[in-house]
Amino acid sequence: MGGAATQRSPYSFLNLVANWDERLRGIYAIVDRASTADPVALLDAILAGGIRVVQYRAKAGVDRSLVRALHARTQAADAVLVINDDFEAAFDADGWHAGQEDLAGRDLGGVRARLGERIFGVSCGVAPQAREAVAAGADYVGTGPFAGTATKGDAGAPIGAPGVAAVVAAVARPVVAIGGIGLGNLAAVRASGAHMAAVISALAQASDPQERARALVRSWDVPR
Ligand code: TZP
Ligand code: MG
Repeated sequence: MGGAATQRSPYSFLNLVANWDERLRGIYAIVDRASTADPVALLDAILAGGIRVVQYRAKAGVDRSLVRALHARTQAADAVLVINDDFEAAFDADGWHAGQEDLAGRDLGGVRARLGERIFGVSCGVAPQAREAVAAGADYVGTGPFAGTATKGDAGAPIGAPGVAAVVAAVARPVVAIGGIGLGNLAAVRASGAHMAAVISALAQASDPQERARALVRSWDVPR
């Protein structure tokens, strides 16, 4: 997995106890409230299609009762659910995904301690941020955009496979690549060394999300 230069976090024992590494693999589906009319229906379809890592993202605000409904479904499917942005809502799911702006001014040791065995994921643009996040106890790191995306207006310029590979080399935790990922470039994402590929529109805009989920999962799992 990651580079030998990585410092082990004082919190990494939590990861070993919870053993998230094994589960943080493959297609990482983001159910984005703004990209789908019916998050529950989309979740059901993608779980039926074989996806086992899910993030719920609701930039206009997270509805905790909806989170609990989503979590019941991911638990029944033996999938993990992390919540973007809203730290308190993470306690109704399996963990929290934070951007750099969500971490500003927070005591990261306190965040890690409060999450306990829950997952702590952090978006990192570049390798030094990723090292810092892992040293603070992050269980996985997100990086991108891998390619051009219309889903996030301020995503910045694509970093491509070399940018993802630099983050993978910097940390000994799973890395999820994000941005403009679909069936057409999934093999390139895999070849970059990323452990997971995050997708929003590739699922939300599919006419048959279950079938698209299955195709993404199969394509990721092709022996290489
Ligand atoms: N962060 C970086 S790019 C992006 C986010 C949330 C959007 C990814 O969406 P899509 O539709 O899979 O390109
Ligand atoms: Mg955020």
